[in-house]
Amino acid sequence: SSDHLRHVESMAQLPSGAGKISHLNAVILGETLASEENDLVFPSQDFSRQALVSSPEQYRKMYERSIQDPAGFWSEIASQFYWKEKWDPEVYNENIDVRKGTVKFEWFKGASTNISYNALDRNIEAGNGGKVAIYWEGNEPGDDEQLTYAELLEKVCQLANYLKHVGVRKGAAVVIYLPMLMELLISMLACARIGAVHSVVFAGFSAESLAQRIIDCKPKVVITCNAVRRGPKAIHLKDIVDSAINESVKSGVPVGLCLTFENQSAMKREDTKWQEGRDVWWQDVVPQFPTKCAVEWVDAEDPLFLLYTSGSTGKPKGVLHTTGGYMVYTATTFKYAFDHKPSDIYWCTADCGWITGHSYVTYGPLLNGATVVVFEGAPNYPNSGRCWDIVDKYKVTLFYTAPTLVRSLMREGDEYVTRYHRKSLRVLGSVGEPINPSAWRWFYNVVGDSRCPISDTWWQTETGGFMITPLPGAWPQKPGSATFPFFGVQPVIVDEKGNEIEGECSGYLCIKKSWPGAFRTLYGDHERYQTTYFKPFAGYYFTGDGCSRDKDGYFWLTGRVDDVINVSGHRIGTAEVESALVSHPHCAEAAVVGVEHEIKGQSIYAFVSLVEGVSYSEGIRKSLILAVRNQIGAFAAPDKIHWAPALPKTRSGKIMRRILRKIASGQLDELGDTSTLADPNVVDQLIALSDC
Ligand code: 6R9
Repeated sequence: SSDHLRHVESMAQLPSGAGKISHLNAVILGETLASEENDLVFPSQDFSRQALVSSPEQYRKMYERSIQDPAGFWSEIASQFYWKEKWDPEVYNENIDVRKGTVKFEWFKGASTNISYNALDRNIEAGNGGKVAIYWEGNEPGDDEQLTYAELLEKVCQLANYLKHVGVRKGAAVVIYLPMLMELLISMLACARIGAVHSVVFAGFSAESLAQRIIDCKPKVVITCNAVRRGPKAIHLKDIVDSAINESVKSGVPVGLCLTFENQSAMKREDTKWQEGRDVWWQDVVPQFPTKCAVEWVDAEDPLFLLYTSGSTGKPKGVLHTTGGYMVYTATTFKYAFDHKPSDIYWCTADCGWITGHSYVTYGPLLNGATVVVFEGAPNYPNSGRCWDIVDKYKVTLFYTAPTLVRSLMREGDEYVTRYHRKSLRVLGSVGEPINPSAWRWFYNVVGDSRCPISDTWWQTETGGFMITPLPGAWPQKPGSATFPFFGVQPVIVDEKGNEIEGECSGYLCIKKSWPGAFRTLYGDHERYQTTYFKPFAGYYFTGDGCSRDKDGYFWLTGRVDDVINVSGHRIGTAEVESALVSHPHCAEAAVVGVEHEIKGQSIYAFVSLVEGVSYSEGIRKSLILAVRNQIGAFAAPDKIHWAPALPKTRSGKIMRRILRKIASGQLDELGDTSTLADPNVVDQLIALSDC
């Protein structure tokens, strides 16, 4: 219709839309899109008409306002939440420039609020107490439960009261090591209710990694469960926690209380190893506490949680998020990037052990009064159709996942998808790594029946919420591009010297001004915070990502430019894997690089030199991999161990990873200049050993 055409044309004007008409025709005629990267994919007219932001013009207006008047923009949004005390007239202050002194971001300073109150009580008071907050789907199909907002609040209050009873006070740390049970969200919200600082550790981390985090943040309580089933496997989490606590006791960090949820479908209490005096069954104590618990009002800048993440060097970093800005930011980004409406059913496949689970399973959705699906199991169990089975079962409208899952399901064939209806779906989302255009198209055409816009959300643990993301009703999309910045975000691309570059270009992605959801420090190490993020390009926050911008202004993230590897959307520092490898008594030296992987995005490739007198064998290979599994977790295990009699080093002893990356990916004709190596023969030796 001509109406449709006008609509489509108005979109095409932004970004500079001339020359796009052939693509428009393709969309209007329902033809399959050609496979060039620069195709525009438009939201349907019906979608845009009902969307919160329905045109590029509307986006532009809101975006410009957010940049010109951040204080006005964010304080208006913040006013939709409950604040016990309003902020000082000043909405925010920042110093992002290390050259001007200590880097510091503050939002809504002087205000007091509570995020748990805003997510639960506020929604209940608005009449939504009977609305389902959580649909929980167990590992086994047919095993499910649900909680309304009112029921969730009661459970949160009981745990909050228990935690207070055992002496957890405002500001105290609580470590949570739980799989995707409702109790994980309950634990986060209970901590927040009493002002305790939660640190969720992904339940795939090993005992040593858990111990390292416990030793760093010294929790009063560790919350866990006895075991979990994922797919056909049972994992005994309590055993892992036991060894982690033993380890931390040895380091002088005793943990007095381990609150353990009995996950009956995975393991009976009789079979669980138990330490009297320290271990307490959740079911024995928590239900006895009152279902009402007064809120602890906290300052907007009081810490909400710590989440450890990998960097390019050294130990994992404790990323610290505070309360007020994070609350406003996660709620707002969730609402706009998914075009959330009260009737939506939202499912994010991420685990709460990662930032995506914090911001977009728990806080962002619940702050919006959303209904959230929480899934305990594995997406390919009992078969590769499980996700769509769940989508149909709960009539999921917003589905948010990672490219690695999209690629692995794509490989299993369309039939697993098409045998389900999926008619409920409205918006799809992607996060964790760049989504390659072919996976994007499959997600769009097959999963979403060419009907659902895809929000490819670029962000990080550090940013708290989405930074560059489509608003699904506003923009024509380009498969593989995260499109444009969210409100209030000023991304810039800089060159090697830190000069901003304009227009069509590639370089390093930085952010120019503070935003409410930004992390405030690295726990206990503000110096490292400044050095890692604010010194590489003085005057900016450095993301660690490479990025290009096309002629239409779309942003294309190209992956990490530092020594961080992204395996299936999980961040892993090469230094952490190397340190696990060299802890093996037979390993003399190790160098780890990421190589492209069809499903996982990247996989871990390790070059290992053994100590004198030991020769390479299958047994040693296995035990090296085991060392990484034990120290970090199974998800960080190298796919390949490449035996290296020596590593290529410069004369000053620096390992030349550039060369190792080329060898690992088989690009032997692109080794470049090897003349600066202390011993250029090393390279030939390594190539000769490639297939061992
Ligand atoms: C949310 C999350 C952050 C790193 C980030 C980047 C990569 C995440 C992306 C993406 C391209 C996207 N990344 N989302 N790259 N497009 N939509 O994943 O946080 O675990 O801290 O990882 O992930 O490289 O720097 P985190």
